[in-house]
Amino acid sequence: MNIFKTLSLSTLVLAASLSFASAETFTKGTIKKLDTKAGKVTIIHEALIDLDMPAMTMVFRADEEIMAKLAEGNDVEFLADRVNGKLTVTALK
Ligand SMILES: [Cu+2]
Repeated sequence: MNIFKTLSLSTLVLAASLSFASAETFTKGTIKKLDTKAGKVTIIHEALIDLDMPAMTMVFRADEEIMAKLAEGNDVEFLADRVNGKLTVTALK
């Protein structure tokens, strides 16, 4: 009996945390370097909640439309996701 109660409770908790994880959380960052030709942008970013990644400086992919809105030294708020296995800036606030 208790096992079933515990199981259903943990299922609820799991479902709640999964739906939280799928929410889109914008992350603050500063553009360190733009490589428009290569479609790469280096961002000094705060923790990426959705990707469970701590704050760091790293390279993201970005398409031309997003690249056009970025400039070195700018502070941004962005969404990132894995696209074909590569971390990509998918949206800007
Ligand atoms: Cu990172």
